Amino acid sequence: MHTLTNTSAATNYHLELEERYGAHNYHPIPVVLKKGNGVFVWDVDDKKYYDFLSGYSAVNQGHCHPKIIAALKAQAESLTLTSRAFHNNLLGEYEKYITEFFGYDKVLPMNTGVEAGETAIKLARRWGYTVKGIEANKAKIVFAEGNFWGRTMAAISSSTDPSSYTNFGPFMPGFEIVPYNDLIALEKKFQDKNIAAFMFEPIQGEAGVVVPDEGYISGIRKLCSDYNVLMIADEIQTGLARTGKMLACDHENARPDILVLGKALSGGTMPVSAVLADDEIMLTIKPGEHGSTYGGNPLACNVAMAALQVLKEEHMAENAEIMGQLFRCELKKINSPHISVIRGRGLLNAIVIKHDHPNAAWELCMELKENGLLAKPTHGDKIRFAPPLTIQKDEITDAVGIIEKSLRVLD
Ligand code: PXG
Repeated sequence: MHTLTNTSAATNYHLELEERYGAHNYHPIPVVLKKGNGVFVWDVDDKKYYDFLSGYSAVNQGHCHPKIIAALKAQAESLTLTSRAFHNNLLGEYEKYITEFFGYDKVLPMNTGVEAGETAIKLARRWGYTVKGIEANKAKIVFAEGNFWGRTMAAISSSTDPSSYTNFGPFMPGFEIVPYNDLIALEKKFQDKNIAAFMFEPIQGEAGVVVPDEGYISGIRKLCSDYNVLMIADEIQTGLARTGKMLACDHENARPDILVLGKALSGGTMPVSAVLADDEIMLTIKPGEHGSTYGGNPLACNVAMAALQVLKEEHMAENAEIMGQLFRCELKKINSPHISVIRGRGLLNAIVIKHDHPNAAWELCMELKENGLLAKPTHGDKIRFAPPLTIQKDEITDAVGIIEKSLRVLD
């Protein structure tokens, strides 16, 4: 049961409904939100909060960005779905827009992030057999320890987190694990001729915003080229301006062979994901061999073009870079004995809590909520701070003030 202390009747009403009628596959912070605008959200009692999670980076552009909502509304009134049995008048426009935006030959549109990950793996296996010449059913995909890319059977088959995979076996074969941020181990793995691809996050989000050493991403690029292995960058959480560049791989000028995007591709309005690659890879999949009912629907296409346009027009990557530096700098100034690590890039940040009490990070998030800032712990002692990329200087200062004040609960 949820702890219902300190929650209003309106909040309790919604918590109890979810508890009674919903599957118990999440353990949220007990706040019930009903409205969002920019960096702020409001609960059912009209209390206002800073959103320092941004829907796990789906709301990079800020809640209900007017241009994205306008694109959504306008398209919703004319055509929302045709399926891919027929063409629609926005798919080609969108495909041109996004491939030119990121510099790839082709895009394959999907919906959720995990479907895009699945698509990338299917493409890599297909390429492995038909281009690289791997013997039938021998292809292997390498993943990094601590990876997170969703909840499907394939995604949990590559997971090293027991809470993701325990009692869900049997698992997908042909997946191998290397330590994250370890190019030597990766090169050792690549000796195997059956490796088709290495799929990784440029910064590991769910693992607790684990930032690799400088040179890791460009090192991956070099090893993948040297060993004829596809570099698959899962930029679902790090991409789309979150880390201070349009893509996190841009920090090291590394161009992945397969780029996987999701989350903020719709600015938090609907599930829109995409896989980008050049023809040699993308054209290995033929008609009828992959797809999805909603993939490439005109509503998603219109929303995604607006979502990308807004990121660029409003210089959100640049703002994320500047505000991220300010945020980490201000956090360091607090000099709290309860924070052992402050890390991140752009506006994808995390702190590690140092405390005797195992629930300290959760207690801090509850206190942050009381004081008007929403964040959620991950892996027990880590708290991610990832506000919308539209956040301004005075708001950063204000938010750090809330964090400083809230940390006193741990004294
Ligand atoms: N790749 C990365 C790097 C992610 O962070 C996914 C893929 C999967 O995206 P979808 O849209 O299929 O969830 C993610 C997802 C959750 C949850 O509730 C998911 C994420 C972060 C936090 C919670 O499953 N990231």
